[in-house]
Amino acid sequence: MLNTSFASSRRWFFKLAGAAALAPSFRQSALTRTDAAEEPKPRGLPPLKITEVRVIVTCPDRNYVLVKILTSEAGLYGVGDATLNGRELAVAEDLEKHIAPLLVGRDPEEIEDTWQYLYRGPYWRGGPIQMTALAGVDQALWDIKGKRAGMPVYQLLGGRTRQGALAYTHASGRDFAEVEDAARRALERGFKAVRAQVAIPGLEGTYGTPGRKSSEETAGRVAQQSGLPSTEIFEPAPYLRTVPKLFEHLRVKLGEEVELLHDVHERLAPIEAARLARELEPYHLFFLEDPLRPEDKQGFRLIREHSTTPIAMGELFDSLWDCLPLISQQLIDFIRCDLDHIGGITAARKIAALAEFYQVKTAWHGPGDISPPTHAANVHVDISIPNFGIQEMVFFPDVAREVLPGGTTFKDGYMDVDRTPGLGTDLNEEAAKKYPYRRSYLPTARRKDGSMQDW
Ligand code: KDG
Ligand code: MG
Repeated sequence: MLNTSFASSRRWFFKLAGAAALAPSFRQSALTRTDAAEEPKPRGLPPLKITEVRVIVTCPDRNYVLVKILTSEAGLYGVGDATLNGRELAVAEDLEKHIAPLLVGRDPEEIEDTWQYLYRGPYWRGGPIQMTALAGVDQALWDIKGKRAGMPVYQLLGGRTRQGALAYTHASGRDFAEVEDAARRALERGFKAVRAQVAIPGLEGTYGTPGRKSSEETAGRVAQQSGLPSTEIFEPAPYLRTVPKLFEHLRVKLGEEVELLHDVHERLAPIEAARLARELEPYHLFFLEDPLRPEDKQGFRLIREHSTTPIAMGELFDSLWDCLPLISQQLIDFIRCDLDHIGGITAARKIAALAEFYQVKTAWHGPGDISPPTHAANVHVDISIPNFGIQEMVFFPDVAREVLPGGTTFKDGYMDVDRTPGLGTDLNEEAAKKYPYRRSYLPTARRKDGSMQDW
């Protein structure tokens, strides 16, 4: 790292070395003139240091872990999201006990170097807890850089490439008619793209469906369970029979224009996913999301060999290297990492750049269990890259907005951010105190015979 005293002594060295090459009679006056005319006035912004790292765990409807990084410039701080659903306290502890001491005293402007330091420095690299903690720090540092520059983060990333980010919301129901109603409500609200999930007859609880409640807005939050994890039952056979019929129903009732999406949520085996993708072809999905477990990169080839349904993958990835084979072998069409679990904006812009070479588009994860700074980070990247695809979004309840004001906007089916410097979100620490952490877990899933199933 280049500190200012080293930088200025280096400038002196070059000046003196240059002068020494000149004739002796000239040397003295050259030196004098250089001193008088070229002694640099301080340029740019003064040096900056991280003075404090605060970790705030709060539950304004859902548990969120926030990182607030304060700096040596009065009033200049950044806020990032480091929420990992069901393991919130592990990330908070990592941040507080292991990461904060490494950050205090560092230059917050050196985002890439800090990323490398936190990723490679501990020797033990990666994993969802470390990568979520790193994402929180990364987002806060981009927030600081933007505020300091007086620019929204998308400007620092190269400026706008589009007027807004096409968004999709969730429509779910206990039967096809309920899903259709939810989708119609979404369309009335301006959405052009809708993710559809339906309860599977005969199975207890289905991912992404409302249970007793029925609304596209609660669907994003259905995973939030208090106490111990609930158990859902999954069987591939009825699921595979039901889903194509749901999309047949939706196409007949809603027409061709609306973009339809579906989330498999990593629950199928490769041959099952290949069958589903093929049987969905007539309904022209925008994409079929997360068909396979994150470990099974090879399985995507089987899906590809059998279907032209576009495939999206990535919300469970916590390493840039997870994305590499799927993108470079063109086994997917959309990469949908979570900017809160993959290492923040610094990671996302590299993934997006890699994807650009292979005609893969982005579709960053945007559920209700990650907080507004991540949603804002999503959109700053979305509107500044050439290969944006679509953006998942939820509407946050008022309590969450009270704790984390600002952030993204939604109009006529598109998300956006305004010109507020930084990420454009803030943290109300006093409000956060009113909503203490509540232990909660995601549901788990089992097969009918009692064996474990991916949820
Ligand atoms: O915490 C898990 C949720 O974020 C996940 O279940 C949501 O799959 C999801 C999605 O696509 O939004
Ligand atoms: Mg998903």
